[in-house]
Amino acid sequence: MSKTHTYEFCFGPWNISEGQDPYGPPVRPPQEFDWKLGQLKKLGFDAMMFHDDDVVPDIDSKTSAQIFKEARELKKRLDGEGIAAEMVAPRLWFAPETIDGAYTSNDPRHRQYAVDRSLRCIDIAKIMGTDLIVLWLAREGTYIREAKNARRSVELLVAALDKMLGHDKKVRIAIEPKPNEPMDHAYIPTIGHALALAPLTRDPKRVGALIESAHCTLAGLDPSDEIAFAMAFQKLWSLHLNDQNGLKFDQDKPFGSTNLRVAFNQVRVLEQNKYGSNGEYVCFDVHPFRTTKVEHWMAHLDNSRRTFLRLVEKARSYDEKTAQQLIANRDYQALDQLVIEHLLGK
Ligand code: GLO
Ligand code: MG
Repeated sequence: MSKTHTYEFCFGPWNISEGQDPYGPPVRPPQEFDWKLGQLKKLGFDAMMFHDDDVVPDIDSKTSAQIFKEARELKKRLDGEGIAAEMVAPRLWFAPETIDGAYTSNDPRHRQYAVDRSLRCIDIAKIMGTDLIVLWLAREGTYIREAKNARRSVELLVAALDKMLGHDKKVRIAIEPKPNEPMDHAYIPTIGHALALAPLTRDPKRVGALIESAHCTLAGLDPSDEIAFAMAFQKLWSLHLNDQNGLKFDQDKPFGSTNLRVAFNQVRVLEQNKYGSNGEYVCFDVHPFRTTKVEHWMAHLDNSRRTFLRLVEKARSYDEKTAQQLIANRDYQALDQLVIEHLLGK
């Protein structure tokens, strides 16, 4: 790995959140999009990720002509600031039509809504200058097993992917797996599930994945192994780094906040596999702690990047030669301590 390999960073407007949770209201005042873009620029990030309705608010109440006009206007503003759009994701979990899932809803009219919205999202992405669509399959699952047919749901997901791939010859789709929340069980809980869908579609080359650290932890898996798995297939097209303290609600903590060693191993595997060399971004899908004051509002993003960059140094200065000798000698006790002392900065 070249020592000069650099990374490009991004986050989404939803990562400057107001602190609302299921038990209480917002604790910071809402900010306009322009303010958020200004903050991203000030921090020196390179790109922004978008939901379709981050690009065009109230998207369902607007005509296609209006939607495309607003997208073009935003693209012009981003160009003026030198900020790229990393991806666009259809928000398929908020509308009344997605109450019971989107592509796997039991209601055929609602499935049609999901497909139509996804195709329009692809058109928006094209205007925004990106070929990457992210699918977090939020409500594609069940609260009770008997509510849907799981095999049919896989077929419905593949049919929806096929429509998207057919709509635009260049679009690439990165599936973001998550095992639960808001559902009890999601149909695509891990990276293996996501990548297994690809060969069932009309163009497997254009179906890949996005890994989020917290989602791996929620699945009881190690994020660095999940990253390595996707990279072995050349399928890691985006990344949501954050942290998660065990099997709780989805916490989206700052990167490295809970488990520095797990964070180190993620960075190490990204370094080993040259993540980013095809233009992929390191995105932080993190939220401020609820009590965060307005004047500290951006710290979780800045800190996540600081921690990431410090861990890049740690990955590059890791004593690989000694580690290899210890591995050859099966001395995993000493290997364990080598890692701990390296992270402690002895
Ligand atoms: C939620 C997801 C969510 C997605 C985002 C992009 O758990 O991580 O934040 O990443 O909506 O599709
Ligand atoms: Mg995410």
